[in-house]
Amino acid sequence: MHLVKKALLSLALPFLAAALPAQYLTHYWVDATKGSDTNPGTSPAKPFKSITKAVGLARLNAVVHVMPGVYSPTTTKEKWAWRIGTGASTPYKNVKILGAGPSKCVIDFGNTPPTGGYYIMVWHFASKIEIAGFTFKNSNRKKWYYFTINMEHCKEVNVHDCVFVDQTGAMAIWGGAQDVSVHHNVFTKGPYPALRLRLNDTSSPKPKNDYIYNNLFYAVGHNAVEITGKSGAQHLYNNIALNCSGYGFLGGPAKLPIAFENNLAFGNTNGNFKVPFKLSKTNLSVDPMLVAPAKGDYHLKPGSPCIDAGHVGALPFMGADFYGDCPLTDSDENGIAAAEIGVHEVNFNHLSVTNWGLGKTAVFTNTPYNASKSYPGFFFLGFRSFNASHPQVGFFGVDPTSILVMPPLPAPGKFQLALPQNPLLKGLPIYVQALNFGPRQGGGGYAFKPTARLTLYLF
Ligand SMILES: [Ca+2]
Ligand SMILES: [Ca+2]
Repeated sequence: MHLVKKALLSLALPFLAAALPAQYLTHYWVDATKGSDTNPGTSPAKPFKSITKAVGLARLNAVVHVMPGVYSPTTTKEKWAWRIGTGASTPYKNVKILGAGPSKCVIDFGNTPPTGGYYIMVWHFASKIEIAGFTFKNSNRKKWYYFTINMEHCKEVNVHDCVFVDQTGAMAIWGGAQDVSVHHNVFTKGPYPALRLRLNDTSSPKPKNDYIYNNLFYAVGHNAVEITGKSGAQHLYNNIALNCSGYGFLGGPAKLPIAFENNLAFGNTNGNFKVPFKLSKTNLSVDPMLVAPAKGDYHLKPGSPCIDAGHVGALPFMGADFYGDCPLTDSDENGIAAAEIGVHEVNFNHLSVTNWGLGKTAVFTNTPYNASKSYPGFFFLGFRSFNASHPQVGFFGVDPTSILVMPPLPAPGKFQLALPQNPLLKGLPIYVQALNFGPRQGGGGYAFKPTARLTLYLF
C-alpha cells in the first residue's frame, strides 16, 4: 500500500533555475529565542530576534520567515508601527512576512500604543504584500483606531491564516486599497468592530476588487464587519459572523456593485445582516455547526450547512484553508466542487513533507484522513503558482506549464525527491500539490480530492 516513488532533481533543476527569474532575491529569518538583531538575518543559522528589524529591511522581492515564538516589546523589543510602503526610497514591493502558523507564532502588542496610529500600516503604494501565519493580541485600547492592520493606497495585499484576538479593531481597509484579499482568518473578542471596509469614493485611486472571504468572526464584542462608503467591485463571500455582540454584517452601498454572497450570520446580538442592498438568498442565518469555537476549534461538524455551500469559483490568492488543506473541494462528493462557508474546508487528504532542503532527499507523504480509504493519485511539482478552479476537481494551484515532476502518488503513499546541492537554487520557490481521486461515496463517477498547494523554498 505505501508505495515509495523516487525521483532525482539533480539534473533538471540547475538548468531550469538559470531560466527562471529570481522572484525572491532576499530571505530573512527571525527567531524570538535564538536570534539577535546584530546577526545578518539572512540565514536560518543567524536569524534576527525582532520582526521589526526584518520588516525595516525587507522592501523589495523579499521573504521574512518567522520561527515559532512570542514577539513583543519585552521578549524581542518589537516597535510599532511597522510602515510597509512609506518612508522608503524604494516602495515596498513583493514582500512576504510569513509566520510559522497562528498556534506557534504570536505577535503580542503588549498593550503598547503604536506610534502614528496603527500597528501595521500597508500603504503609500505598497504592492504584492503577504502577511500570514500569526496570532495578534493585546493591542492598546486608548484609541478606537489602533487597528492591527491598516490598509490604504496599496495593491495586491494578501492577509490569511491569522488569528486576531481581542483587538482594538483588527483590520481596516480604506480608500485606494485595490486587489486586497483577506481570507481564512479568525477574528474573535475585542471591544470594536473587527473589520472595517471603508470604501471611500473620493480617494484616488478608488478602492476596487477587494476580496473578503472564508473568514470567521466569532464572539466579537461589537459588529463583525462594517462597510461604509460606496466604491464598487467589492466581494464578500463565505464569511461567518457568529455570536457577536453587535451586528454580523452592517452597512454597505445601497446599489451594486458589491458582490455579497454565501455569507452566514447567526446569533449576533443586534442582528445578523443589516445591509441597504438586496440580500441574496445565498446568505444564510442558521447555526454553522462549528465543533467548539469557544475552545478554538473552528472545524465544521458533519452535516454542517456550510459544507459545499460557499461561492463556487476561484478566488485570488487562494492557497489553503485555516488548517492547511485545499480550500475548495467536492466535500460532499456530489460531483460538484465548492468551497465551504467559514475557515475549514472538509477535505480528506493531506500532503506533508519532511527533510526538505538543498542536498537532501525530501519525503512527501500523501495521507487520506480516513485510513480505511485509499485513493489513486498524482503528485505535481512546478516552479510557478496558479489559482484555478475546476468545477469537479476544485482548487488547482500549480501552473501546468511549469510542472517538472508528475509521478503517480496514491493516498496513502510516499514520494522521495533528491534535491541537488546547488547554491544557485537558494531561495527558489517550489510549488507542490497532490490530486487524488476515487469512486464517489454515493456511487457513479469519481470524487476528486486535491490536497493543498504547498509553497517550499529551497535552502
Ligand atoms: Ca467543499
Ligand atoms: Ca459538492
